[in-house]
Amino acid sequence: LTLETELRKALREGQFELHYQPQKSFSTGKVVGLEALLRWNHPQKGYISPSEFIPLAEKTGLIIEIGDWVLHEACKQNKAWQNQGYDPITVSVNLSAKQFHQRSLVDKVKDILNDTGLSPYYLELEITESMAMSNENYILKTLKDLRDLGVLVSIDDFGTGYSSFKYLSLFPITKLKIDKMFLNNEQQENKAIVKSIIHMSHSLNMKVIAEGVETMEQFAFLSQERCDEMQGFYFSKPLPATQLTKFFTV
Ligand code: G
Ligand code: G
Ligand code: MN
Ligand code: NA
Repeated sequence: LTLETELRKALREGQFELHYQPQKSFSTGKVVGLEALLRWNHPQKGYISPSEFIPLAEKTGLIIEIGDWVLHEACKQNKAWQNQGYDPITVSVNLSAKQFHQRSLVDKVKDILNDTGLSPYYLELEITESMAMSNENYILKTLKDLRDLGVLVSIDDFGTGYSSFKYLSLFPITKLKIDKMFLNNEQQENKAIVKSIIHMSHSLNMKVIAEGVETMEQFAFLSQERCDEMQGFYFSKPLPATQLTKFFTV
């Protein structure tokens, strides 16, 4: 079977799963969000990372169907946790470029929220700099429509692309996610970069989260710099839905 045929089969046969990684608030110490990360549980090969199949899914357009499934599943699961009585938290979903650029995205998100009963405030969409930083009017319109709907939008892997200050201040973005490469302590300049991103986020009334936090030193530095949220192996790796309730409060 070609990878494309296998991907179609995987969708049909329910081989995709979402794992979730906790995001901790610096000020409250509580888990305030989860990033949904797609996993392909292949019957023979076991878990396959999205980095191995997302590029082909993008090329063939299958990413739309896979992405629809991810959005629906993440919203449904988050609502289920709320129904079980846990304090409501945000679920973040990674969007690929093709998904973000589909004209029907906003209506689709609206339908999924209606269908699952999740309040828009508890859904965050992650886009990358390259997807957002262009002056095409429909990007601004899409972002405004999502904001009007009440959905949050964050910029993933921030600092690795080409962001324009103009668009950063113009676009209704709620959060920047500092790319994990900047947490590498071996490069002294990285500390200055992280400080600058935190400071800039706050100046632009955005929140900021650091990804890839692995050590107590990184946690201490980010706390000292008042980074709003943190995510990484130091707190937890991404886990199946059944293993997350221990992080929740009631
Ligand atoms: O968790 P992991 O290291 O395997 O993720 C690898 C890459 O796949 C990351 O860049 C992540 O953003 C991306 N990714 C994870 N889940 C999804 C998803 O549901 N949709 C898209 N488009 N990308 C995802
Ligand atoms: O591109 P994106 O930021 O969505 O991808 C997040 C990726 O980072 C996922 O594949 C996730 O599994 C991985 N990840 C999460 N926490 C850590 C961490 O603390 N260290 C490292 N090296 N990777 C992490
Ligand atoms: Mn992400
Ligand atoms: Na990232």
